[in-house]
Amino acid sequence: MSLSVVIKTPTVSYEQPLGLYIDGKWAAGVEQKTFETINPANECIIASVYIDIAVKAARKALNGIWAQTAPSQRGRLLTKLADLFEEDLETLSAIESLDNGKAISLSRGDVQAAADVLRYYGGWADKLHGKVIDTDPETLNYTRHEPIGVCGQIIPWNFPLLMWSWKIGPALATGNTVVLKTAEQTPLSGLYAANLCHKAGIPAGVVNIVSGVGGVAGAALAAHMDVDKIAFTGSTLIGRKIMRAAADSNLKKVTLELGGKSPNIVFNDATIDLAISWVNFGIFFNQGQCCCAGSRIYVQSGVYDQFVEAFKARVGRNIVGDPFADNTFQGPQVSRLQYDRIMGYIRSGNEEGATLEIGGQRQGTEGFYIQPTVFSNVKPEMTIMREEIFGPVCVICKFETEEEVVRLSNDSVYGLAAAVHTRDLNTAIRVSNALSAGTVWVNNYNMLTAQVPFGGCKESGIGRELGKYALSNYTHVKSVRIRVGGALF
Ligand code: TXE
Repeated sequence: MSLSVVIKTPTVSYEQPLGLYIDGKWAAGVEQKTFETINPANECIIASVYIDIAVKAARKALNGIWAQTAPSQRGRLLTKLADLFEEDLETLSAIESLDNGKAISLSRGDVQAAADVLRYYGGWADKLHGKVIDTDPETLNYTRHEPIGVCGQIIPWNFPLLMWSWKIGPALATGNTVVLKTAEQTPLSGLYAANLCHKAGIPAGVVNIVSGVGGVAGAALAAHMDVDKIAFTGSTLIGRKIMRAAADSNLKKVTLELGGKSPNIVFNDATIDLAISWVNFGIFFNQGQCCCAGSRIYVQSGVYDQFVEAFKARVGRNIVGDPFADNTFQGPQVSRLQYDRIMGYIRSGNEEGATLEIGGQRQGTEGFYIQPTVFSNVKPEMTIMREEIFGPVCVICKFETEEEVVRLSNDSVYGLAAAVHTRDLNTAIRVSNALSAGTVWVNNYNMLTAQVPFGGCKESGIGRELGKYALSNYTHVKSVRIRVGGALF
């Protein structure tokens, strides 16, 4: 069984590592099991990837070399890793487009964003400190922000490398070691990046990358008695299972970044051309495969008709096609399963009586391409209004008043993101405050950056990623109380 294979993409040829990256070495899975990862643009098998789990190496590194590594050195290593991501931007981008199907221009953006995240957290590594707390003259109290330990991290397939960086950046900056499981649909870039960890000089065992199916490798990580924390990004359904597994095993700490059904609100006074561009980007970016996709569009009655016509024209101009073509905006969905799920939602929209404004069909005859799709006349109880579709499908609804749109927007089990388009600052602030969402964008959408936290309320998750806030997910606070006087009391 070979542990690497040469892959040719339209932009680069490169050596793709396979297997498991454990303790700084490549290994085949113990059971020698393999699974296949499919190119979503032509449904061909790309490579076989071996499966296994390894937590011991992470524990050994945590207590050994990583504990001896100064925070500033941890920072240098993350910064070096960010540099290597940038040096290898073309190869990493090609892998993302090959494995996930996203447009190459978007893949390049993802890889740059991943490098930015790693560099940002590299900067934090030597700026983490506790407090001195004054209680009385006889006692010195201080707190230490210590690493939680061995962190299990499970990532999805919609932003393979970016999610890799969101997980690994804050974990390493704070002195943890990780066992990260990539999604079975998109294991390739995470494995390639494991080699970059080695090249950056990150000690063996600090970063371990395993690829395996969720129900086996992921479930084993979540239930593992020697994993101290589990960070998960994926479906709400599996998020519940992760919490249960943590509760039933060693009560490991849990952070979850789950699904969404985010409202995108356009008021009468919005700059309509700009709002249309952001609303289009908000739902169709990344083939609609974004946890924060603005899939429920609410437009105020004064501009509704004008908006719908202009929006349809804009959507009709989105270029759907070959991920490796420079002008492509929307590539194929990641897998046959996701394609079938989305087409099922489109069927349900038609059957439940919504109006199909545009799209609704497969695009072409090869690959998992779906036309960008817009439904109107959607009732609050319809399936396409309530469930996360995770594809290029949105609903558009008319509203009259601010109070009504806040109520409709918050009528969801999810609370990940939302957006407001208006030129009135008072409206923007009032509505942003009233929305149940972890992020509210005003006159933009999907703007994410390393410095600003991201995460959900309600059933969209627990905890925040990115920004300084993410660091607290990876540390626990130890209080040390030193008796200066020595006497009992
Ligand atoms: O997700 P899963 P799927 C949503 C989106 C999508 C739906 C299904 O609505 O249509 O989920 O996608 C691992 N124990 N999101 O089925 O199964 C799995 O191997 C531990 C939203 O792909 O949640 C992968 O690594 N782990 C989302 C990861 O969980 C398990 C991104 C995500 O897969 C496991 C993806 C188990 N029992 C899907 N079962 C977002 N928030 O961005 C699976 N996994």
